[in-house]
Amino acid sequence: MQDLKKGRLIIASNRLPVVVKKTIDGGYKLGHTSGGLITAMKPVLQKYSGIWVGWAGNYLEENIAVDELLRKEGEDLNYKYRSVDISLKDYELYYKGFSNEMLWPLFHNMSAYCKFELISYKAYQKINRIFAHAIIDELMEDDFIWIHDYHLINTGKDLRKNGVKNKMAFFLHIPFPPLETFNRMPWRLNVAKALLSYDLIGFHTELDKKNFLEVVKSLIGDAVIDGTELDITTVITKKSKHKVGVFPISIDYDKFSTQARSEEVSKITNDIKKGYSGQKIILGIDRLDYSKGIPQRLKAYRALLSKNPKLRTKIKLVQIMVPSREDIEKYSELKSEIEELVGEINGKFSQLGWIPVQYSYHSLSRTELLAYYRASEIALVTPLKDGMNLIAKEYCAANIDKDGVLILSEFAGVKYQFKDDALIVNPYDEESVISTIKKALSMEPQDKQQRMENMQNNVKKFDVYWWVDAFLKAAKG
Ligand code: GDG
Repeated sequence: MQDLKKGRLIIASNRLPVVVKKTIDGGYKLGHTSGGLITAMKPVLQKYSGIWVGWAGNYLEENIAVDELLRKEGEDLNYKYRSVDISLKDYELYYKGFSNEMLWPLFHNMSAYCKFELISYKAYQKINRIFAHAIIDELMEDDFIWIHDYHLINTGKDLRKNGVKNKMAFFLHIPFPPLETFNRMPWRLNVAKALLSYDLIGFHTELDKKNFLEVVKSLIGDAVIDGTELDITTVITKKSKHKVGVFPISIDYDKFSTQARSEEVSKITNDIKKGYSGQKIILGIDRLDYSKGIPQRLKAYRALLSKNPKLRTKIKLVQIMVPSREDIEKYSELKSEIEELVGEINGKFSQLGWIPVQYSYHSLSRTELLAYYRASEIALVTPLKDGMNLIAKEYCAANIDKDGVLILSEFAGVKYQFKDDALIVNPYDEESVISTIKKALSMEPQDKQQRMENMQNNVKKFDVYWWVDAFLKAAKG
């Protein structure tokens, strides 16, 4: 791993990987949260020592002694947690409003879902300032600051405004939109300038980087793209110099693969397979989100069953959905749409002893998740747009029998790494999804094995430690 020299690693993300929960006796305890960023960053901070700054799920007005809970939680870790104090009203406007009803849909190129509201932007600026001050409270001279994701774009600008001279980098976990989409945002110039307060700005794919450089060229009058060396492009303005690079995020491959071989996971895998008595499992695992293409996937499955009666009773779609952002109207509408579709498909095609879709709406334990990955013949990873998509990488790492097929959307960042070995589909093209599922169902074992091995080798080589190393090397160089 890269050496941080004297300094520590200071990470900031919207959420901490722990969240305050009420206990039955009226007290509070910490629970754990999941998500792509958390899966990726936990092993990294464990290796380095440092501080993780983020929100712990409590509001200022609740007056909970969160610092003490976080201190205890951090005792066995190689790093410590620092929470930020946010009021309920501000959090709603910053998180629900600007972050998830403006930046999220805009950056996923779905601007019809955007709510452009000045009051939300103001709360976003305020909360980013609060994050900057929490970082400043903890900061030492040689610390390296690494800010994560769209919730905190402005934090770097606030740190610089307060005289922070430390090296500072930003990584965007979601896609970066094309210029025309970006320009729809009334605050486009401020947001573009805020991104240029970091020494290094990192993206998942070349396409995201290209889109960002076009925004810089078009909106920042004095910016010069000074060329690309070892894949890092330099942007120079009158006052500053920035690196822009591509760093496809990944997982702790060895950990996933080793855990997938454990006795516990093997037992649950067998139980799942037995429970489905020979039906081939097609797996979908997603956070509840319109970017993940879940209704489109269900409609394709419905059409597959309708046009291929012989497949009925032979296959089962296991759709696991992880709760997310339900207090946003679009998400609760999406949940209803998905549940109606599941009900319709099951109502229409179920037979004695066979239900076509098994649907669940809750989180799984890591063990159960791995067992589902192992038990499935096919993983359907078909987002309409996705920064990377770690489910695809985890599915491969867990597929120790090398008998699974990955069907992958051409609009997921991971496509660039898996394009020769996954079966690539356009999730909007129902016919192509149907024919690809049929192809996967009849693929020769040798073909499956070779493709899976290639994808596994790719994730093993470019794992999450490689990702951090590449990022820190670029930041320091
Ligand atoms: C964002 C970007 C980018 C899911 N369900 C359970 C569970 N998970 C874990 C998975 C995986 C993660 O959540 C989901 O990661 P994704 O990458 O698929 O998606 P986002 O949450 O949208 O993440 C994405 C990522 O950031 C990283 O940069 O790849 O494009 O949108 O790790 O394992 N974990 C457990 N139970 C579940 O039920 N234990």
